Amino acid sequence: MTALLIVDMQNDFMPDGALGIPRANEVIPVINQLIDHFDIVLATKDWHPKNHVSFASSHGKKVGDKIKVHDKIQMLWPDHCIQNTKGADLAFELNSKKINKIFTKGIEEKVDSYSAFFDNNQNKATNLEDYLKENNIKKLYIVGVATDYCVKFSALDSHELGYDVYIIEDGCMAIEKKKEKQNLFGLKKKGIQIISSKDLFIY
Ligand code: VGL
Ligand code: ZN
Repeated sequence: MTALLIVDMQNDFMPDGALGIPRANEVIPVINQLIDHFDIVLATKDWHPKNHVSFASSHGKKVGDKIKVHDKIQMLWPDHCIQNTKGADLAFELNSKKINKIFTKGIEEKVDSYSAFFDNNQNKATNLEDYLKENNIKKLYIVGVATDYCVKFSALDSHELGYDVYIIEDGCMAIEKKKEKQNLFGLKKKGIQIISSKDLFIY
């Protein structure tokens, strides 16, 4: 089976959001078209408690500063995607009616999670892998934000877990646009396929 995985298409990552990514809204029409094309549609939500470890405000630091957490570098972000707030809702133009299941991540105060599968300490964090196994899904098409964070780490983990992984480039938007191509090239070298939505609609 094949599934579409929509990563973190939430209000706070849209251009006007708390961690707004310029032009992130422009991928919504692409994703809506893909939603109609797939039988199984899954989504993740970044879903942080207040005072989350990834928030600059939790440490009295500036956005963009880096700190060490459990011996790993943690980039500090503006407060975003706080559980049960409007900012954490899926972008309202997204056709979310057809989403079969939503997986939340980054739900614990003291550890961040870029990947849809594991938290940044590589402890199991979501039920996504179980769901994929139960539904015999072997092939994953990934879209969403941000290409250079949650899309990238979700793709890397799913590839490492043995899934056949495709990133649909025009369904994604990066925080650091300048490094987007380079990031995608790095993923391609690892065996993750980079495609365009048009590759799926050639008839
Ligand atoms: C993300 C930064 C912080 C993402 C989530 O969805 O890519 N980026 N939290
Ligand atoms: Zn986050």
